[in-house]
Amino acid sequence: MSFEVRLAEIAGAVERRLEDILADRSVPASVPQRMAVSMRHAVLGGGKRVRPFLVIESAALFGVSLEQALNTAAALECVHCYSLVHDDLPAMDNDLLRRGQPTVWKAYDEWTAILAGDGLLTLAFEILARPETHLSTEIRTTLVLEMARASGPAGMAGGQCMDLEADKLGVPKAPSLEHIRRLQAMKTGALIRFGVEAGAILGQATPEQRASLRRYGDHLGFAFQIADDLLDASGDAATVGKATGKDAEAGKATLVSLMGLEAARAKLAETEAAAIAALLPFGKAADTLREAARFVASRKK
Ligand code: GRG
Repeated sequence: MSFEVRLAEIAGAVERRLEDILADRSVPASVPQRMAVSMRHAVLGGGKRVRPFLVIESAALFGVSLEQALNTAAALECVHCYSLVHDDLPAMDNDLLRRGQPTVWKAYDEWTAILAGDGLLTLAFEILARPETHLSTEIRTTLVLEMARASGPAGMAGGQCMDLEADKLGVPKAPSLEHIRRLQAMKTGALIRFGVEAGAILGQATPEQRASLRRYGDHLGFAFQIADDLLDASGDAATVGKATGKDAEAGKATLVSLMGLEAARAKLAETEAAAIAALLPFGKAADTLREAARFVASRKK
């Protein structure tokens, strides 16, 4: 099966699980309609579902079925979608377009978008804590702990804070490559790494296997961000599904602005190779994850 077919197959399964979770029938009657529809707008019908894919494929290395990994994958996608909804708000990135659709605040209003994000973030942890996510309470607790670390103040939320400090307050004045690298590892890398690690947790990997997958996830997250910066610098909005050229317009320091296009492209290739190398202990079984690294590095949207 080709990589694209597998990605589409998993995206379909994730969509159905998210649809089930967010369906009116599974939402207690006390959930206000506006909350339910704005959360659905944020989550359903779009997105590459790269993070869920990573959970499922990494879990598959250890013989965990798609069905058993789906709830964890859906929980992670809910956190990702919450971050997009909040990031698009006027107070943050002020975006009108996301996944080719109006952003949640544009389609509804700001307070609804804030609450839809809050709802998704908390729902994500509820999903992880549900007994059907895994029978073992220890595994569920570890998933909750690691997803909280990845999305919280020392992870994605902290990275977003560093990004906005630079953008809105000009702090630090001249960000170093090291600063950008740390910011991106927190803002984008942490959630991607968690996706890969979640598969290892579900699969009860050995500490060595888990460490290898964390390394893969680190490199993959970095590659993802460089590709994102390159798309912003040279992609077109219609293909990417959101506004491009925003970093340069805002005078934002990114890897591309600090290194230049050519050096950033070379760094991307080097990082992709490092991600693939981290999978060595898994042999051929990890071929799909190798392809994922190629996909992330060469993506057009
Ligand atoms: C609001 C706490 C908080 C965090 C926001 C994710 C994020 C942090 C900001 C998004 C800004 C951005 C464009 C980051 C670059 C990488 C990224 C996360 C891109 C979007 O993810 P994709 O490409 O999107 O996986 P889809 O739509 O395919 O799910």
